[in-house]
Amino acid sequence: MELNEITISRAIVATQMDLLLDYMEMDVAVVGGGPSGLAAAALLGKEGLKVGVIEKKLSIGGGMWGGGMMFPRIVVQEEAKRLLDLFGIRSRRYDEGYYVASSVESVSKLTAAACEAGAEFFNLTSVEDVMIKDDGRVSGLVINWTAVEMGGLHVDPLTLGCRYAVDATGHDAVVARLVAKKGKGLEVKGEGFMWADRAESRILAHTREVYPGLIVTGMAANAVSGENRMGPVFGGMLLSGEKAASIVLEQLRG
Ligand code: 48H
Repeated sequence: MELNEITISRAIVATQMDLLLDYMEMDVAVVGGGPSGLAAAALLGKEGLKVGVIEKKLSIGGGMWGGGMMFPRIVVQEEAKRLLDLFGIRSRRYDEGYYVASSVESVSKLTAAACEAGAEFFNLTSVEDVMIKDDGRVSGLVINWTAVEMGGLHVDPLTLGCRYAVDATGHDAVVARLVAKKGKGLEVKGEGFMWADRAESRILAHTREVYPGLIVTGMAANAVSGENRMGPVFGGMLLSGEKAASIVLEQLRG
């Protein structure tokens, strides 16, 4: 068979256009493909929801790839070990209650779990605004190619509709900040100093619906609430993603 370049190009454009058109309306839009977003996407997808992950970078995985100061290892505490096991991430016990895993394996397996659960990925795509109408809920995300943002080009965005949006954008809590900036009664306090135990023990309380239709998870949850940071311990990110998924499920299914 002789390969035809035009067929290859058509295959890519046609299938991705179909997918994008289908995802103009989705159940849950997860913004950010770091550990908390991936965990939430995998668990929501597994429940049969239509989930799209919007990631501004080329690669999925956020800050997890880098481990601690580029040593490609992450630490997970006892409370979250069951999630490493659930996603098939191998780990070894380092000390009582401390498990160590490869950051590369962790990102890969979380990403694979989200894919297998049916979540779709829209990478190289940045969320630059949200849609809020008279019902006072976040009902859509305003997106653009990251390259447009990087190039400083004046190109109008498109909008994707969603029943719930999950802000998993990490330290910057981008989606929550967009809502806060427009005076919608949401305050983003910004993250505090390094204090791993406190940050990890409070992250679940901070993982919540901060505005109708908008749930914050992972580092974004701590940043919104002015909570401490935790360094390269990732149990809280996985647990927070799990909690975000359970909040959405509870709201959608009662
Ligand atoms: C689309 C966007 C946009 C946008 C950003 O930073 P992340 O890994 O987020 P979490 O919260 O899942 O994990 C945090 C963890 O990696 C970490 O940094 C920790 C534990 N730090 C502790 C410490 O003390 O430093 O991923 C966020 C993702 C990234 O991939 C971004 O590219 C993406 O969100 N993102 N995607 N539209 N506007 N902004």
